[in-house]
Amino acid sequence: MTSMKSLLVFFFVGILALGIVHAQINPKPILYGQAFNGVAAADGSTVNVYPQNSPGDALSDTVGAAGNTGLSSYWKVNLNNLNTDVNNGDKIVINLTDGIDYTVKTYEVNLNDGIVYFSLNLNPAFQDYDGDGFFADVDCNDNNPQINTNAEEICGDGIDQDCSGQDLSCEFSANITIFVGWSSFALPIKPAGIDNSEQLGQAINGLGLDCEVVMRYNGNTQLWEDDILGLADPSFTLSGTEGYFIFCNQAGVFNYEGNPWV
Ligand SMILES: [Ca+2]
Ligand SMILES: [Ca+2]
Ligand SMILES: [Ca+2]
Repeated sequence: MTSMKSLLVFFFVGILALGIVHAQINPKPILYGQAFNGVAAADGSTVNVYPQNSPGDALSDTVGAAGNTGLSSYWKVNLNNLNTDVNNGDKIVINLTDGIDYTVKTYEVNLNDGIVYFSLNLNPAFQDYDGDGFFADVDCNDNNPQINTNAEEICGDGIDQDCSGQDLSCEFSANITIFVGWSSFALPIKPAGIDNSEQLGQAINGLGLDCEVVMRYNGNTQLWEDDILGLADPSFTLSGTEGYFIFCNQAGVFNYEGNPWV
């Protein structure tokens, strides 16, 4: 019995030691900083910190003398106190609110950071969290320096880079004129949602045209490549620099929208 007790004590001490070693191997950063509303200390407001993928696991502190630091305008949160095991690359959300105004910053975890300083400000005209030179009252994403009112807008990617209020639509369109028999054409833009010859043939036939085959001459292999609609031939990837041939039993125009070739 005594030896069983010793064994159990040994077992639990071992687990405790492993836990300590684990905590020492993976210490988490401590986030701290100052919080303002304009130029005034935001004492009494609340800082909430939580992993982006685990919002329920939140830590909070009160800014100023009543909080963790005891210092006016300062706050501090220790990520070691999270239940979630955060690792490099995880996103941490830092919220500041006084019950009326609200601001948010994200922090990407780097376990080598140790102690990290953040200045927060409830007044958007005093925020430039991503350091891109545009304050949050005009920067529509103040956690991303690639996004601001001076950024280059990329059409059709679902992201509003230049803060215009929406993504720029890729409103390019082109026509392929189709004759009875063989027609040749190039693709001045990449047809939206069409990646290969089979899809292109189906889209053209979807207009009600009766076409049978899309072909391309491959300069590298010196061979014709074809995709016979409906016969499950291997389709080839389209590009903006190749010429294509199509065989149709009636004439028409294939009008399509798309994006510039990249
Ligand atoms: Ca900014
Ligand atoms: Ca920005
Ligand atoms: Ca865009």
